[in-house]
Amino acid sequence: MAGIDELKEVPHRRFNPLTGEWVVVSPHRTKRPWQGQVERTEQEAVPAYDPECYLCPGNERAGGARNPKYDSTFVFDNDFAALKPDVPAVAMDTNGDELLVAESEPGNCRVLCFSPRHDLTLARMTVAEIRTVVDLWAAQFAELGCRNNVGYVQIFENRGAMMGASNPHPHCQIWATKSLPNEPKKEQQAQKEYLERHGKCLLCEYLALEATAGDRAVCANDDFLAVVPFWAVWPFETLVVSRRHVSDITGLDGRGRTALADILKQLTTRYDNLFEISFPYSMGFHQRPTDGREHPEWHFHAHFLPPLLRSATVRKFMVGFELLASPQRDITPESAAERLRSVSPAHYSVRG
Ligand code: H2U
Ligand code: ZN
Repeated sequence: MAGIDELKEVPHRRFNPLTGEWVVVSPHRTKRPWQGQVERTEQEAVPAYDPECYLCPGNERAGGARNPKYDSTFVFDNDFAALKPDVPAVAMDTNGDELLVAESEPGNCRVLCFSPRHDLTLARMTVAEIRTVVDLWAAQFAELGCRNNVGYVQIFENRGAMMGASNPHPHCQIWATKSLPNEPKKEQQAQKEYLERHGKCLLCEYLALEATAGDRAVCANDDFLAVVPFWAVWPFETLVVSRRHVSDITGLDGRGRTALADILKQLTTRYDNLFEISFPYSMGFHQRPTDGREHPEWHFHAHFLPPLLRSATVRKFMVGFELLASPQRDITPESAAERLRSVSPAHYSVRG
C-alpha cells in the first residue's frame, strides 16, 4: 500500500469516506505551494454599533420588527424565511414516471446574533462569549429538533461579502427542515454503512488516524481536533471533530461546550491571520437527523468551507471540470494545514 509520500508529486484522487465522492489532487502544479506575499487589502473600519444595521440591538429590521436591546445573544425568526412551518402536505409525481417529482417542505428559518457588538467576529470574541453562542445553538437544536415536522436542523454561518453574507454583524442562520438535505444525507448513509461494515464509528477512527499523523492537523484542545481533511476540496477547508463520540451538540457537557468555543476561536484566528483579513467562509455543524430514530452512527462535527486560494482577493472557483466532473485542487491538504499551523495563534488585530 502506497503512503502519502509517494503521491506528493503525483496527480492522484482522494476518496471522501463521508460522502463517497472523490477529489482530484494535482500537487505537481504547485512547485512552491506558497509565494509568501500577503496582499494587504484596505480594511474598512467597522463600528461597534451601526445605526443602519438590522441586527444591532434596538434597531429596526427590514421586516419592520424592532430588536430588543440585547446584551449577549439574540435569536429571531427570519423575516424573509425560505421555508415556513405551516404548508399543506402536497406530493407530486406526474404519471408515476419518477420524472417530475416534488413535495411540499415545511421548515423554520432563524437568524442568531452572536453578540451585540457589530464589529466582532468569532475570532475576536472571548471564549466565554462564544460559549454563550454554543449554549444557544444547543438550545435551538433541542427546541427545533423535537418538533414533529422537523427531521433535520442545519446551523450555518456565512461569513464575509464574498460568501454572500448580507451583513458583517456576527450572526448565523438556522434552517430546520422536515426532510434530510443532500449533504447530511450522504454523510448519514456513509456513517451508517461504515458502522455496519467495521463495527466502529467512521469519524472516531478518522480522528485517531489524524491525531497520530499530525500532518493535516491545524489546532486542537482536549475535546476537539481541527484538521484539513485528507479529502478537502476547498484550499483551506477544515473539519472540526469532537474527540468524544457525541451525535449532536446537546451531547457535549459543560467542558465540551467550552472546548468547542475554544477550538472555534483558535481556528478562526488562524484563518484571519493567513491573509490578515477577516477570512470569509461558510461553516456549519453536521449532526444527527432529528427524525425520532436512534443515530449511533452520527459523529458531531463542523465543516469550514472558505473560498480563498492565494490571497485576500484570489479565490478558488468551482468551474469547468470541477463543475461538470469532479472537484480538483493544486495545493495539497498537507501543505494547507502546514500554512495554517505556521501563522500566529494570536489574532493579528491584537498583536500590535
Ligand atoms: P446572511 O447574512 O447569511 O444572508 O443572513 C442574514 C439573514 O437575515 C437573511 O437570511 C435575514 C435575511 O433574510 N434578515 C431578516 O430576517 N431581517 C432583516 O431585517 C434583514 C435580514
Ligand atoms: Zn450590527
